[in-house]
Amino acid sequence: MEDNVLARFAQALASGSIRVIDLSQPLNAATAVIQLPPELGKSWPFHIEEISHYDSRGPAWYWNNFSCGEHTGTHFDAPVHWVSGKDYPRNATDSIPVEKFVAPACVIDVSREVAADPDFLLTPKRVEEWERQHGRIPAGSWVLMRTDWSKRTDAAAFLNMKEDGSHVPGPHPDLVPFLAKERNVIGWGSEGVGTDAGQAFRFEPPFPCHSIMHGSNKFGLASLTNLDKLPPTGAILITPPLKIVNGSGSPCRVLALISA
Ligand code: 23J
Ligand code: MN
Repeated sequence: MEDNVLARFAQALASGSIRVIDLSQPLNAATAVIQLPPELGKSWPFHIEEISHYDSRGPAWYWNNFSCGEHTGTHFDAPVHWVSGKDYPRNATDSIPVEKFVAPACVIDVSREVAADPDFLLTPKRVEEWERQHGRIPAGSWVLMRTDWSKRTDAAAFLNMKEDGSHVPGPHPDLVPFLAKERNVIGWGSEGVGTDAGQAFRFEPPFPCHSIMHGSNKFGLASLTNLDKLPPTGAILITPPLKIVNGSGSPCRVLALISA
């Protein structure tokens, strides 16, 4: 019996001692899409149309056409998405080195705080508290903010749009440079429709998770779910976006491997 690391990995998968968790939301016409002010360009919602279904249009096959924005549903944000990340080499969905699509994750559970305050912002102080319990966030890790926001299955409650904009939790503007520069993470993941908080258009800089993360050649994951099934440390994420040439992001089937 081979005892190289992948042979042991295969055996751990087969025996169930490694489990695979789906961190992706289903993609359909009801999938919530980010809403920006009306004067700005719009992302298409997910649309699907049958080509044939074992019928006169194709007697033995079923298939569909679909269309959507790159940033629809559970999705990956590439550095080229933001003007601050536009000049990095290999900064788009097709050119990011594939090694980057397999990386460990730290999961910070703030679901209790978010239940009391939908505008909750994760601060460096709160992350340092987490680190005292679970250890320092390793360089190259994802930081995933568990809010249980994905349990808002109704699109209106998920977007939580009010007169003054959307109210969704996210990273505090001070946390983003801390994670990008002092912890050198690979990226940030949220359960909300985007990686930034709903009110982040008011922050300085606006949309800090986009401007500073992508400005540091880091990635984003948005509309994640099942973060409540992950341990605080030890999960490995698999996050390859579609190989859209010069894509700014793409819907993504985000998987987590956990030790059972
Ligand atoms: C464009 C402008 C603002 C935002 C976004 C996109 C996203 O959240 C996204 O999905 O990248 S906040
Ligand atoms: Mn996005």
